[in-house]
Amino acid sequence: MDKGLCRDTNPTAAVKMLPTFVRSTPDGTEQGEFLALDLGGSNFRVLLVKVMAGGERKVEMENQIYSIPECIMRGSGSELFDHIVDCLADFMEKLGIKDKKLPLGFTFSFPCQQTKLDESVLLSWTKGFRASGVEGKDVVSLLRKSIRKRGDFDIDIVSMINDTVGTMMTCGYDDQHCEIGLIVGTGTNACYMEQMRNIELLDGDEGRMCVNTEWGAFGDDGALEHLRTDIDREIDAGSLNPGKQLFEKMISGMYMGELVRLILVRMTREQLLFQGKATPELFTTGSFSTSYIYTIDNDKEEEGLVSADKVLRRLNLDPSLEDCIATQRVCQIVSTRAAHLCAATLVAVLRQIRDNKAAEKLRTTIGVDGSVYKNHQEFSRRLHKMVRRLVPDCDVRFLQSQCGSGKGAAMVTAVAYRVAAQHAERQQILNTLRLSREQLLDVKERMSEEMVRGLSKQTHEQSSVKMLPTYVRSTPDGTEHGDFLALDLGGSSFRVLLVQVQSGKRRNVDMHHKIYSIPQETMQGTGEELFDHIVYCIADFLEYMGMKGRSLPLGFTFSFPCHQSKLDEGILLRWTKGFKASGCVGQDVITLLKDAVRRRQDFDLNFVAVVNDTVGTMMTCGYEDPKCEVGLIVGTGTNACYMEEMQNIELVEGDGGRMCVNMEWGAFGDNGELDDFCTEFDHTVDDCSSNPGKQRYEKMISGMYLGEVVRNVLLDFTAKGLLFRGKLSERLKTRGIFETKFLSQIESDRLAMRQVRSILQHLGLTNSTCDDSVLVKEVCSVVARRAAQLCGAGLAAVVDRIRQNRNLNHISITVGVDGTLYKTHPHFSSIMQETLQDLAPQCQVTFQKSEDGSGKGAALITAVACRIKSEG
Ligand code: 0WK
Ligand code: 0WK
Ligand code: BGC
Ligand code: BGC
Repeated sequence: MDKGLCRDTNPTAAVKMLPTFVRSTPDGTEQGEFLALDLGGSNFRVLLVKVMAGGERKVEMENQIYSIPECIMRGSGSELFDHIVDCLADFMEKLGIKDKKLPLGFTFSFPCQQTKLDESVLLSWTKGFRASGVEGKDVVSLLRKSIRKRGDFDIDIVSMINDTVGTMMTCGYDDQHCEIGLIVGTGTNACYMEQMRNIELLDGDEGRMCVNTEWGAFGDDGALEHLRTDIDREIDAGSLNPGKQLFEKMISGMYMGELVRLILVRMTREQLLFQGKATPELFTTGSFSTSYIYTIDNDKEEEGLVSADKVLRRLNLDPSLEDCIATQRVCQIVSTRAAHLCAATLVAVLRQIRDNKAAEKLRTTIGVDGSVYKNHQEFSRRLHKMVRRLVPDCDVRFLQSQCGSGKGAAMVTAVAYRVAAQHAERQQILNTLRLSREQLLDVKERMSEEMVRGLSKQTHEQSSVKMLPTYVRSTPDGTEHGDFLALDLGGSSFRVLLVQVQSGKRRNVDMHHKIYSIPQETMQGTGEELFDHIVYCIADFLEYMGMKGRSLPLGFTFSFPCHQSKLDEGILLRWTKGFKASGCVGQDVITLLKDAVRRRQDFDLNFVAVVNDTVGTMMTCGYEDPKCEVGLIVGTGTNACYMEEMQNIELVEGDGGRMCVNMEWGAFGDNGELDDFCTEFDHTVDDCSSNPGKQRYEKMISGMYLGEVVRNVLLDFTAKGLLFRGKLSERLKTRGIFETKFLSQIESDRLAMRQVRSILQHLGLTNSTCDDSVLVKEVCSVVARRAAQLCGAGLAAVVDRIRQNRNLNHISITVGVDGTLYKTHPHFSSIMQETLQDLAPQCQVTFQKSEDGSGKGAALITAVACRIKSEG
């Protein structure tokens, strides 16, 4: 099995482990009428299967058995498929459905290499079939060709499956634990649900797919030579396909009777039976039918002996009681070997599934069909017994298929239809979250327009992107030095830092910091409580650092939109990111802080600067890379700043040089600039937020909201029955329960499926399927991709503006970036950079992740301000 699953060894593996493209099992919503063909067993059947969903959930079937004459089985391929189509036409005629173009599922019980559900190339015939011109061909095309040739009806061939797969699906309809299909009939084979990550022949790691083992060929590479007897070799030599299907020839119904006959012949020759007198019948290949074994080898030995006598007399032998007992013994041995060999290989499959699930105790069901299993009680009894002996720790149930694999083929077709319909419906919804290049270019253009409106005195008030002057005009020149205190408020954590700046040769920055939490009730209480809490943390830090007595220059990273008229003043325009402390909006936050320090009367500070976290980040990275002229945050919130030409900043006097502008791009779209990109999910997130109608761009990009966008998509999918089988969990209805960090985890590494599963369990979705996990991951990646692209489009507007400001054809620039989402999401940064490169090709942009946070930047800005002040 491992050799067959592995891309490198598959070509030489005996057991081919063929992918079937059957990935989902029925979920009870399937419905409709389906045709099915069942070829390859002892009978050829044509079926009409009616599937009803919901409360009515049931399956009705009509079928007709047709024979496949040996001359057709061994004639030309076109004769065979023409015969099949004639039977189909006859069946449809009888049911008066010839004018309907019904979907069809084709059970074709031979080894086929599938490339998709309705495309399958026959590798080699087995079980006495040998029609020419079929091996190496796509049997679905051959069937379509014969239908076209006949030309009096049309059908939609949706799926082609192996009978093991059909059997698994037939039984899976009644037992959701059924994940293995077993056939012991004319031939033998098994299939099971394998983890995609183990199927190396296919791309994709997510979920499971049914694999057709084609274990009948086990041993074709010599692996069973130590078990095969001369009789086995004789059977093989006399078969239609010597050297092939060696395992099948030791087990299945096509050969079991022959095995017994050859043993009886051998014993007769050695005078051990029938006083050495054989008959022409005994020497005739195939004269000892496998069905004889069913009656001879049964649990009522007496009855079996009577039957043995009858069978041997039919071969014109004159058996004694001993002869009958010996014949019965031979039947028992041949059948027992077959059952035990089958058990051994079945256990290999069970162990594979148990290991895949890392399950202590595996609970599973095996769907079984085939004349040997069904008609030979002793065989199935021995099989069950040996399986339970070999894997006592597994709870294995055998479910005999009552309706044949035709029902399963119809189920696969019905599921394919449902999956296709659901996929189309999901993609239609997800497409509203997918942005085209044209749309992204639009976003860039509109952002550029809003930037100009924000900078212009005339339109600033109306503009959604406020382009706030920061009074940060210069970057460190290396002469700064001293100890500075910095506060960093507004991200996912509040930090107090001591930043020690050294200049000259020993130019360096040392930092000590402590992280404090801001409880929700403080974020949303009164301004006084909030600033008292901030001052309490400062006091604790100064205590901890033993610096209570010192009045250090302070730089305050305050990551909210503030109107500044100077470096040490910041009038809060509005709260964002869940903050709502009263009495702050419209106030100078430095004053609020000073008041709190005064209220505490415990230490004093020298308030020098209030900066936005984007500005702090730009400065922090600028300390290492002078080309860093843009600051970007993609964290709880999102925002950007950059160095703008003074002559363009109409709110501030003066034209010389540059000043850093805090764009507050989170509010882009608040004037409707993004309405044609907003989906119903974005509207729901905005309506339920603490600031409806505000920060629209931020609500499509940042960490505080992406999880909510995903949760709303999942709710919508579930409500439409497109996910979790339509079963909603109470927990998933809880706002904020699908944290954005889950997106990063879910898209993180190869083990995504297990992580998705555990996250879904955490969300109360304990019965989610692999498919559900795959879909959740797809929703996460679509939402995250849109966020990254929107961010890239915004940034393209910024860097292209800087290039145009400087009349350059080409510019190379660095963006300092920080924020949990940017730093932890596995694909966000690369998608954003791709989009940026595509939309601003004349800008070569380097991204520098800020390792020290914006507190360092705030301290550097403070240091520069102190230097400039000291230079007077
Ligand atoms: C009945 C299934 C058919 C399968 C057959 C195998 O409907 O698809 O091929 O069982 O058993 P057999 O007829 O070869 O004994
Ligand atoms: C770390 C910076 C801080 C900024 C934060 C944003 O030091 O100023 O606010 O990144 O990321 P978040 O913590 O919101 O993910
Ligand atoms: C075929 C399999 C089939 C099995 C049972 C084997 O000979 O190769 O595809 O599943 O018989 O019918
Ligand atoms: C704030 C910005 C801040 C950004 C990133 C937004 O909500 O309005 O000031 O830069 O979040 O933290």
